[in-house]
Amino acid sequence: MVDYSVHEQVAVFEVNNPPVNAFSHKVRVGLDRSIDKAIRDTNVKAIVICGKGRTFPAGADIREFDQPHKEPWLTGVFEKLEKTTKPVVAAIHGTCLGGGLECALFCHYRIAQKTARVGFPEVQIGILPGAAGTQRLPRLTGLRVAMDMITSGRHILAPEALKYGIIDEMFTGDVINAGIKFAKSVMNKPLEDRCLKNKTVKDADQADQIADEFMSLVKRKYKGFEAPIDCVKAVKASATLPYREGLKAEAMYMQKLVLSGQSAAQRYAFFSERAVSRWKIPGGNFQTAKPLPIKSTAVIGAGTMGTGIAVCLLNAGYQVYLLEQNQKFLENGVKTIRGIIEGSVRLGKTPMAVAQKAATLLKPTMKYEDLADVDLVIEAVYENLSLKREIFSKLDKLCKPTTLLCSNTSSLDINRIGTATKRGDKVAGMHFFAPAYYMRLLENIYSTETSPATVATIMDVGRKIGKVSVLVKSCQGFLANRMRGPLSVEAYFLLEEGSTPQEVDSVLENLGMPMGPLKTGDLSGLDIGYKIQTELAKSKGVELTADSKFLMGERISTLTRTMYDKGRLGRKTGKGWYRYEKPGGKLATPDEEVMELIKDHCMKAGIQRRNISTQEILERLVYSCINEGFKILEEGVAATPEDIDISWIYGFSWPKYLGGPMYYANKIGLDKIYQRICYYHENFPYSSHWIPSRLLQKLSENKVPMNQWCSGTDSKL
Ligand code: 3H9
Repeated sequence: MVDYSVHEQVAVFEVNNPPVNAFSHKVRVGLDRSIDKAIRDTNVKAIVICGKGRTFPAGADIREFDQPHKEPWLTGVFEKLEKTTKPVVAAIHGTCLGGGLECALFCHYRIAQKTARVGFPEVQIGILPGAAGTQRLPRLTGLRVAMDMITSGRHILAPEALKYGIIDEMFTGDVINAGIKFAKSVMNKPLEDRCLKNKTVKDADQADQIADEFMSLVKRKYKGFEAPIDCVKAVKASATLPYREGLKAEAMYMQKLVLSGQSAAQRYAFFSERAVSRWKIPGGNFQTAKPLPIKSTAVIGAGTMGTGIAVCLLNAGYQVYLLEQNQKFLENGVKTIRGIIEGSVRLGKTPMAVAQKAATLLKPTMKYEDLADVDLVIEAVYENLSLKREIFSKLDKLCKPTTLLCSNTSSLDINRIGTATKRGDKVAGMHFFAPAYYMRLLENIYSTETSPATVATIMDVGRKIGKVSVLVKSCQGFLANRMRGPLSVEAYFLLEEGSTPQEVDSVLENLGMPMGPLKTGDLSGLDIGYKIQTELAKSKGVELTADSKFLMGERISTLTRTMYDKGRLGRKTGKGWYRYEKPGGKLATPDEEVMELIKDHCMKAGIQRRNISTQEILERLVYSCINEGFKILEEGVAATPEDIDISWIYGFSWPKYLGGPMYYANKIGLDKIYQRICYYHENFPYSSHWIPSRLLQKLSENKVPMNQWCSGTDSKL
């Protein structure tokens, strides 16, 4: 786990624990033994620590957090390093993160390759740098930089690390050679001044002010998360307490966080995010199928979704043909794309060079013929199956045989789009979430025809454009929108039965979602729900009226119709479920007029209003979705609960500290959830989303642990 060698009186410890050289128990033992060996060897005059393969250690081994801790402790090993009378040099390449950076901060010197990154990402898994990181980094950089790095978890590149004094020197070329060369240059130099524990924090006199500033920042920016708050407190302790006392404070906060439910959920989210890339469909999987090369792409439709998708592709360096049907739409689309990219450059999120390159890669066009040679087309026109089929049929005829044809549809069956072509194997869904250039979820959808190579390619494109891609089997609404469906429906029923919009929204906001379903409705526009409902009714040959309560035997609410008739379309008209300061405004205020409308609607429809508890609102909004989630798993639309949870985290901003709705269900207990679903099914027999999932029933009866739930579990029980 640690390869030991000696070169020209320099002992080299190469941490060898692929893929990221994490400090597992075996690595700690190996490092401890290596230190003893180097101390004993009188020929050794200096030590270099580095990582074998692609990186310096990227932290403690997160998988060991749930196991009983085994000695030697990380801090104990690092302290032994610092105590040696031989200079220790951390030679950094790749990613030096968390416990890896803490190790480097116990070394007497740190040098890094120019492309290396350092950081303390612990906060993202709900903990803090608990091997003295909160006490040592401020002694190098001052409080302000340390607070920023530790509370945000951001990684910084070597040049920035050099500026803050985190590293002493940058190098190019081979890590071991650079380490040995540097170590030889510092042999026999005094080490007392190189031990960070002996240093003071330079801006300690401003500790209160800086800590207050960061405390209010993290409470605003990371609302609901516990770790950023304890990070601020621990880092402040580096300035207000002697080193040893500061370490005790750090240990106390660390202990509290490690045992918290939030950290467990965030660690689950960390591994789930990686697990979703290990896809499998009939005929192939992530290991057997190779992605096809994609250089040029096309986006059809320059509306909100099309332009957002184009920005993602352009920023990743793909050539993009943007196709629209008329000059005006095309010009507007190009203007929107430029605006998004320029805005991102102003915010420092997109480097100028990337923006300049993107401008050259964008090819606006109104001619389908221009798409003949592209490798990938993403269609983003409005949701109409016949229109999409027409477009796909046209593309099939004119594009080269290898072109992949994908649709950004949010709900239409990919099988039915694919049959409009003679290349069903190269047709798939790539469903982005608005705003597409910002939201990280990409829902990739396969039909019965889609080939493993096509799936491998769209998953690869997703990764390259910085998305977290989840693969799902085609069905109405796919995973994300299908599962969220009951939430919006239940929100309307709750309004009809007695809740206010703010009561409904605040339940989900208190849970940690940034916005409740009614505020989200106001943001998207209430005309959308109204039109979908009217179209659906029409397609079934039914004419809805303001007091219709059923459609094809299913309970419905026509509240959105009432809102539509009153011109309350949401933010865009300055009033929806809330009142806004102006049309297009963002500040939502409760509105008495809405309550009057709702009460009037209920009276006309003969709906009796009552007091509804917060717990009932929570259960009806969330448990209804969880029930749908189990049906999604049961039908194999999603392969694992991780796919579902990651879709909610990155598609609907579900708080990571609750791990996703399926994780949340497991925490509450499947038997409890199942009982409540049965209760609501009994009380609301005309809402099919309350029909209990068979899989949920079996899992709860058999007490199956969460790591064994996946599509197919049903048949094994
Ligand atoms: C810590 O250090 C606590 C200390 O302060 C105090 C202790 C007392 N452990 O992301 P990738 C796995 S907390 C175990 O796909 P990339 C990962 O699951 C730690 N496993 O690669 C995946 O496995 P699989 C602080 C880990 O190149 C594989 O490695 N450090 C760990 O896109 C490849 O990962 C962090 O939080 C780990 N620490 O990105 C760093 N890290 O193949 C977290 C990764 O089975 N890690 N794995 O799915 C990262 O940010 C990224 O993995 C990294 C590489 C940037 C390093």
